[in-house]
Amino acid sequence: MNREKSREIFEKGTTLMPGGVNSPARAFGGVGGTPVVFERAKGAEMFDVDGNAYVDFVLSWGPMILGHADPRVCDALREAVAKGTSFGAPTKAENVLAEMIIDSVPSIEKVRLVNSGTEATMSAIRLARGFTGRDKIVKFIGCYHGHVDSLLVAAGSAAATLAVPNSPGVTAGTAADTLLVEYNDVAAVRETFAKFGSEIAGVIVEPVAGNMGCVPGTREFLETLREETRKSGSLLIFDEVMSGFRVALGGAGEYYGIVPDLTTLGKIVGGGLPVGAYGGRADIMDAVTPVGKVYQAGTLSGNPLATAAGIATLEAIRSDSEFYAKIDRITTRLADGIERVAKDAGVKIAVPHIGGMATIFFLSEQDDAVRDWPSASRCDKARFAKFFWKLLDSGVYLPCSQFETMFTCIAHDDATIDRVVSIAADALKAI
Ligand code: KE4
Repeated sequence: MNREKSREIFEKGTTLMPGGVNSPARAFGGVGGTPVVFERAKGAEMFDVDGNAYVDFVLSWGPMILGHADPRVCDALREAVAKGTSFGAPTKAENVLAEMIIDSVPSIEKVRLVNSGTEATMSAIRLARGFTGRDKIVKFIGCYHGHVDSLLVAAGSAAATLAVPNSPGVTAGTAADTLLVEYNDVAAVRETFAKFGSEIAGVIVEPVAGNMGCVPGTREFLETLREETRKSGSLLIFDEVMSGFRVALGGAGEYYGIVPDLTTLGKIVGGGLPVGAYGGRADIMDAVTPVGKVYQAGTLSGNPLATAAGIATLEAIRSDSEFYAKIDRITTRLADGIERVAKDAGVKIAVPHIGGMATIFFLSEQDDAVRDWPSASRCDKARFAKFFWKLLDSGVYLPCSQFETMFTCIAHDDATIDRVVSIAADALKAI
């Protein structure tokens, strides 16, 4: 495939922006080579500046569950933009989107709109600390919650519970109140609460992890988190920035039937415009300014364009009672197809999937599945990279890392999925 214009534009970008990108996830660090520069997208396809077409399974890292340039979202944006782009004052659209979120997500009685998933998780953590008067936060190895200082941490020396910074610029003091625990490890959760329970303000978890690849939380793990947080008086925060409106209308909370104290949202809730949100029990949310004293603010929060795109997206989803059955069917067709052709090619992979989330893991010899970060980190990253480039050169755009989740949308039709599986079959034989 000729991608000369991509190369030229990207090279220029590297002289203007760090790494030529505005987010490192796009830099192809996990697969090597030059990122593709895109010009436009429609439905399940994206088109690069050299005129190449790709079936898209990145979908802007999750938001585009309706597919790109959905006419309902575009019409809503055209109508909104004609009325002005930002007021910095209350608008009715914020009530509409807030009410749709509250009606959709069982755990949310009140919600605050912000501008990104990171803002949502950062605010939820501050709220948990402010509401409980405690300092410690538990997070899980392999989970990512945005570039929040206190969550940019790695397992420390002391039995992998006391965290240390894993990014320059994060102070030891900031990391000191973060406890790191192995994902899906029930015993480690119980041990951590036995040791630190009275000091823990909150636990933040991706109930379906998507940032080590797609690794669903086990029911026992999530139920233990709910039980231990309730017992210790700390708050359970479901980070559903990725899984929200993707695994079910009410997210993983609905899927598992577990009600956290707070839920963070992003991506789909903005329909591709910058929206994040955090919400939960009304008594907790009323601790946020201006009602309570936990400070949080934002110039463009609840912005008229972002709320218009979010409302149009959620309206489209909620208008189709079969929406998530369709998404699950698309993802299952893809996962089953890829597993079938990998078996035929004698390549050891697993394709865990839930709702519109999936990952093609190139398993190590010792693993038969990916259940946590250790098993994810043993996967064959080099082989994934070869697979990635074979598919890219055949017009299929996967997330550029073994440790990312691929996403499906309602515009991925059967013929497209079957064509992708056939392309994967050829690629798996060649790598
Ligand atoms: P944003 O600040 O990127 O909107 O959201 C941060 C975030 C929070 N929580 C979860 C579970 C997330 O997955 C994310 C962001 N996800 C990444 C994809 N792994 C976004 C891609 C990027 O950083 O460019």
